[in-house]
Amino acid sequence: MKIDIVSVFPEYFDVLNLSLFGKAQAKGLVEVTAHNLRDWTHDVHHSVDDTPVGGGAGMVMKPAVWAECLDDLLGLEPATVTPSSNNSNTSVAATTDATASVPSTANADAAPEGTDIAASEESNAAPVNTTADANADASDAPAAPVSAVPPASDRPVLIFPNPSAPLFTQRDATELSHADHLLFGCGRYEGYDARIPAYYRAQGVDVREYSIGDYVLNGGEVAVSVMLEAITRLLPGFMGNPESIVEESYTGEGALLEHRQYTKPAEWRGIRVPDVLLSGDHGKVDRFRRDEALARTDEIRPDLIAKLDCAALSKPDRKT
Ligand code: 6GU
Repeated sequence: MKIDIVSVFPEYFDVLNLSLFGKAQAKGLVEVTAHNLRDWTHDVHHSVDDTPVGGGAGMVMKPAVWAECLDDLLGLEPATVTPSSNNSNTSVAATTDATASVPSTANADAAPEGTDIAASEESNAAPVNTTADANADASDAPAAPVSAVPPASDRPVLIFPNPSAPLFTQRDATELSHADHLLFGCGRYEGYDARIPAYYRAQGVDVREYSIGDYVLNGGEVAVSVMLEAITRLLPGFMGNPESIVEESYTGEGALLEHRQYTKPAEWRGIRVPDVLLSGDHGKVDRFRRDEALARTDEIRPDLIAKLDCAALSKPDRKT
């Protein structure tokens, strides 16, 4: 899996040379490149942000710098939009009012004027590019002009961490672990201009925005590290013991929290492990663990119980 990360603090990702991730890089399972967004600036200050339109605190990352960077890394032709001086459709205010819909053609060279950002926000709906859908799209599309734009299936999935986006879940990690190439864009400050994901969606790029939880971080770097670890540990050959993935919390059909774990000794500082775990009866152990997983999930994360696939709870016990 090829992974590109864009950040104003690319050194942040030096830690990916450590531990299991470092080993996976050495084995060639993952190939990570962290880019500095400022390399795509042209001004002496290498500035990447500006004040928010409409007022408010903080700074917002500018679309033009991101676009130069992302066009490069996605292998897209730069857009050739020439805003007309008195065209209300190109103004910021009009972008939210315009009714023009976004063309679904993947290889459009330029952003349509007056694109309605909301209309193009499909909120992480596109499937990962390994399915037949992407190819079907390409064959249904009108003949595209000859250009250097790679077909959608060869393009990375573009992922922006965003505290105001849908939650990143194990399901997303699993889906993204099947992609060949991921491109993460780390926002800083008050976030990034909303037209950036909207524009690349309109170009046919599979764009995802995810939050990693209900709290606020200073930037996307930590969130990208979290997502990256959740995704890459699912790659075949990444984990020393692939079985450890199968039985964990949030995985498998049940998506329950995991039962508690104990190691030896059977009694430590006066606290015994549950007797059933010492019984040697695998059927009983399995039932005990499943009951405990269910009880703990009900107590700690009742929201997961509501989403539960009930069939998973009646799976047969281990046959030993
Ligand atoms: Cl993805 N980014 C930031 N800045 N804060 C977050 C987050 C992401 N997810 C939760 N908090």
